[in-house]
Amino acid sequence: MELKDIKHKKLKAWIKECSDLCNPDNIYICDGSEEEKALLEKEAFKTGELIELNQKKMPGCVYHRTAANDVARTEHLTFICTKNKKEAGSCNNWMNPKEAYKKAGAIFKGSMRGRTMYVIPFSMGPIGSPFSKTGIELSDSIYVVLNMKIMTRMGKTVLEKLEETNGEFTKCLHGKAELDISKRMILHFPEDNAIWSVNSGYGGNVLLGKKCLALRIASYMGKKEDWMAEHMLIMGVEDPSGYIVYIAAAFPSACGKTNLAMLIPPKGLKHKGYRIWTVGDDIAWMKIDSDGTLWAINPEYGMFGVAPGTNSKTNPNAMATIRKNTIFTNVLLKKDGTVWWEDGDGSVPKDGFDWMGRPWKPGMKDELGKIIKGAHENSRFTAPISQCPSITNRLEHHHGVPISAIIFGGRRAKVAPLVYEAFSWQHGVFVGASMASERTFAQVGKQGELRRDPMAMLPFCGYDMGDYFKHWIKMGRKMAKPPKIFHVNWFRTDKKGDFLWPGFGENLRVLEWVMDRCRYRVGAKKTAIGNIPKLENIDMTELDMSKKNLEHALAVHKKDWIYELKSQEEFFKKIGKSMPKEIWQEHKELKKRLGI
Ligand code: OXD
Ligand code: MN
Repeated sequence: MELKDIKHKKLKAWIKECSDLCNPDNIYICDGSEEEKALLEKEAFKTGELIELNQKKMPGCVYHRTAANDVARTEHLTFICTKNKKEAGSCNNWMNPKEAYKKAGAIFKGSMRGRTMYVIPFSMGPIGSPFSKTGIELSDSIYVVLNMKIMTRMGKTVLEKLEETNGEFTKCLHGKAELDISKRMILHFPEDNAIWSVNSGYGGNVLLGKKCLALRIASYMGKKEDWMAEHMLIMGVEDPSGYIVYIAAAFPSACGKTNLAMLIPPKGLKHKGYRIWTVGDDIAWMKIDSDGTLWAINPEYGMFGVAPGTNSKTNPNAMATIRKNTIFTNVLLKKDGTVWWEDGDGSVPKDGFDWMGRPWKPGMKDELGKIIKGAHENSRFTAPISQCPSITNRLEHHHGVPISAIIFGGRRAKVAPLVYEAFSWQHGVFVGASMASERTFAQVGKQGELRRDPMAMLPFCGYDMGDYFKHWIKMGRKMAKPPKIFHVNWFRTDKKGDFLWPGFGENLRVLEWVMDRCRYRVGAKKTAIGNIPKLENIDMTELDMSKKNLEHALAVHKKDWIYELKSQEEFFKKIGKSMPKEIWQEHKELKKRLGI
């Protein structure tokens, strides 16, 4: 297919406009076929953009390295460009759209000379579902095309549907340019339904369907169209009778979101016959259906997961998912054409090539005496979610799944108990708004320092955070039966600093209580912060943990909460005038309940 064959007038004109700006040698319209994938891979092997991995051991797998300065999302170079600065709010970087188009336009100008511009039609959500949104990404990167083929429904069928309905689409323009960090810009134009990303090749900055469209632009659309775009996993927990409770859960990074989405029931609960169904591991789009309850889809089609720390113990389902047809980015390349990463499976290889392509041996140190890691800390795998052994059979359902519970979580050594339930939707919104996590080694900054990250959306909300909370409150009021809201903390420690709760598959014991609460099958103990389980309602079968420790994990300590409330208040004040009165009210009431 060529540009002249495109029947959608607006689309054709926009591609022409971008091509006039970027000046590519060729325009190629992707059809999403396997033949196309093979051709593109072949070309990328020739230029070195991709390396073919050992096809006997890892069929369909390829390897990619990003530039050394381009290994993670760059929040400080990410902007929301609305006419009115207030719309973007105090938590986002803002740029005037005119200025943004001008600045980035100058960088895009002629930047694709000698390159091909790929036209990537993609659908976030099942093609044609009332939830779904169409995007067209123009990019000069084969790596982007191949990732988008995994992460989204991509190709001819999407384009045909768009033309048939003469539908709207998000205009996504990406250019590698010179991969110059000083000229890197990730720009969102919610009022124009457009995204421009230039001078990066890192997934989170360039797979524009993911964080840029499915969260930043979609959250803005959701506010206007009465739905929600959230940074949440979706999972179903099936009990032995076959009844499935669906849960959506938001966690900041490094809290085990992908692990939870596909957990394997622990040994002690095996006899109960639970099964876990993975719907999504990162993003949920949620809508109120005609039955007055909240339904959700995973708009994505693949997983873009962090490799280090993923192994057969922490996440056996993820390991099974990435055995074939996977793109590995910035991990260690072994001499036999397979890959490895720190805290992965298998023994430490005796040599290989690190994520920068340098010969590597374990124990090597840099000039500062720091151990050189084989894989970058944020190295990734991109794999089709359909390959996950626990994948739901509802991935293509146009109505998604009904959500019974929403869980918020963070990494807190103290303060937050293992689990508590909010008293109401509004109280739950307050719980989400005050979400926070302590920094780990995975993030830059002081270890242990608290970072507030409401609903895990701080870097991803496409508009003002106070207005976002208002939207949550409004959505709750529209629902006949809103999901129950919970907060969990798998990371509470004892006096010695050891984790009280074993985490991983054992988390199902907590989910069991959550499910039982949703089905009104179990009571709870009321505390100032919310309802917590009675000790006897957490099934501890075959778990090597004392009742005393469970008690510690569930305790609510007033002195910790005094400090917590102060810190919440400081954060809410930073959001400013748009902060809804209902959240302040909940804050006040919590204070009262604690007797402060
Ligand atoms: C991600 C993230 O990559 O949240 O999913 O950063
Ligand atoms: Mn994420």
